[in-house]
Amino acid sequence: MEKNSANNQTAAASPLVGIIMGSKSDWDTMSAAAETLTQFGVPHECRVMSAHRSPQLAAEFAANAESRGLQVVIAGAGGAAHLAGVMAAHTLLPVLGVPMKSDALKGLDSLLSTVQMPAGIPVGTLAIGKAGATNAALLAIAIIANGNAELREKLRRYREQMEQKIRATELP
Ligand code: RP5
Repeated sequence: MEKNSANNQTAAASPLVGIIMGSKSDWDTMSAAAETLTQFGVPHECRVMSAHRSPQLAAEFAANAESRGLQVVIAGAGGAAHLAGVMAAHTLLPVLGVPMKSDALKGLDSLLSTVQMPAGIPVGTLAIGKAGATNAALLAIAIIANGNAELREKLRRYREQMEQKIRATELP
């Protein structure tokens, strides 16, 4: 994974998943998606772009995502969170939206503005905050695993390990 701090981005050589976010302030949450993809060995890139502050950059990224080899886009944004919707408007790739936990409304604003897409342009919206970022990565993995037996096996093992932990849980 290479880091280019001048452009606020990190990228694997041939990323399959694009993790984008509206602001650097979203990274604390969205890094959970990146960590999960790293754990599964899925190449990805992480970039900052905004539906409102850099609309052309966002539109260009979405329009070129498929030809660049991406299979899934994960978009995190907060407040009037339109980034995932803008992505979905410009690409046929599956777009997974992660609503940030905002200061003003604790993420309810982000959730509603991400999830309430008009019929015809879907965004798969996950939970508010880090749980949503982790699950967006797991869902991206499940999508890619449809055509990747090795990744599917990793996902199966991940679930099995979670279950084993629960079964082994002892209360004081
Ligand atoms: C959104 O505005 C970003 O996704 C972020 O969650 C929110 C606040 O951004 P900053 O003011 O912290 O840059 O576009």
